[in-house]
This record gives sequence, structure tokens and C-alpha cells, in this order.
Amino acid sequence: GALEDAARRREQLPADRLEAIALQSRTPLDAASLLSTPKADSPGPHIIAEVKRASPSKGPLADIPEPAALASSYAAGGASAISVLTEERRFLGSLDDLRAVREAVQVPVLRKDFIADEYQLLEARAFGADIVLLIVASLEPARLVQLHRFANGLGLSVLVEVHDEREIDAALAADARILGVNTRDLKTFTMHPERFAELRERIPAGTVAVAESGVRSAADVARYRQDGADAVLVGEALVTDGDPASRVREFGR
Ligand code: IGP
Repeated sequence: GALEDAARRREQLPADRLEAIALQSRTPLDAASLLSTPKADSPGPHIIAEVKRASPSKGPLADIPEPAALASSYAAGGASAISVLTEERRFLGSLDDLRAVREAVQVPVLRKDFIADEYQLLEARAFGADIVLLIVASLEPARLVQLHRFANGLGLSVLVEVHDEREIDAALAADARILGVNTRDLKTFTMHPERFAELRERIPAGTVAVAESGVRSAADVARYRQDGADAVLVGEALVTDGDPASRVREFGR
């Protein structure tokens, strides 16, 4: 999977050379601070809008010839950050997509992938990410701590993804500042939107609470907002919309 793809890229570009490139690239934005500050112009949640070509459950979602143009629409609609799937096999993403989006927008950009290695964090910074995803369910607790620390050391913010109470404890033990509750079960792909409200009370004040997945309408966003979401992450509903800028604006209101 994602780790083997990274190993293949490492044969082309060894870690020490990638590190030199990463450290010379622009300093990442402080996305954790940006997202923990309420929006100045509306009471709605921060919208993290995702560039998502395909998903394992549904296959291809949208033809996205120019991820930069889509990301620009998201930003024009007031998105607080842009998420870019870089996983190649099931999501049809790439690091080229990440770079294209980086060059198109000023807001923080999230590298969304199955990250399990420091090399992938160096790639994230080198290709212009400000935020990276770490999924608690796929990492040993000690490994989560290490990768979280390494990312922060590169100036990257981390979205730590959880599904239950035990995973929240692991995320907090790793000093997570941005906690995402994925309401989609990663194994069965079934949706459990009520999980966000159930877990929200376990997320301490001062930690950014992100509701992830399954948003189709403004009413879905409003529900997560009412349940205490500081930010809402939306993919499919935006990539399949003919007017993504208007849709992001509506969701963020
Ligand atoms: C977006 P949706 O239902 O709006 O397309 O979901 C996002 O939450 C989803 O893409 C996601 C994801 C992930 C993808 C959440 N966590 C981890 C890959 C890996």
C-alpha cells in the first residue's frame, strides 16, 4: 500500500536528500492556531474542503483534470484549509496533486494519506503541506507519539484521526492539537454520524474538534456544528458539485 509506494520513491530520492529539500521549502503555516481561532466573518465552522478523485467504497467519484482549479474554487468559497488525497492506489491521488494545490492557494493544505513513516512526513513538507494526517487506528501508540513529534519538528500541524474513546486517549497522549472524528468506519465503510456528538465531550477545550465524512448538505454541517465541531471536513459532496465555491460558502455559513 502507501508504505510500499513511499519505499519505491525512496529508491529514487534517498531520505537525506529529501530532508535537505524539505528543510529548504517554505515554513508551514500554523494551521492548528488558525483552526482554533473562530472565523471572523461567520458563526459557521471552518470548512476543510477535500480534493478526492476516488474512494475505496465508491470507486471513481469525479474527474478532476485540474486539482489546482478545484482548490482555488474551494478557497474562493471561504474554505479554511484544503485537504488533498495523495494515496495513489485506492484514492487515485498523488504528490503532484499536493504540489499543484499548494501553488494555487494561500490557505493551509493537508496531506491526506496513510502515513506510517518519517519519509512520508518529509515528503509532505517538501511538497508544500502545512498539515498531515495521522490515523490512530493504524499506528502503535508509541509510533504515533514519534511521528507526531517528528511532524511538529518539521513545523507541520497534525490532524489526528480517531474513531472511539480509546483512540482519543492515544491521540491526547501524543499531544494532539487537532482531533478528527471520522464518522465513517474504516473497515465496513458504514456511516455513524452520531459518533461525533458521543466523542465530542471527550475532546478537551483548546483542542480543535473536526467532524469528518458523510456531509451531503448544509443541514449535516449544522448538525456537526451544533454538536461542537470547530471544523468540518468534506470530500465527496464537494467534488461532485457543479459549483463547489458556492457549496463551500453555504456549508461554512
Ligand atoms: C471526506 P466524504 O464522505 O465527505 O467524502 O469524506 C473525508 O472525511 C474522507 O475522505 C476521509 C479519509 C480518511 C480518506 C476521512 N479520513 C482517511 C482517506 C483516509
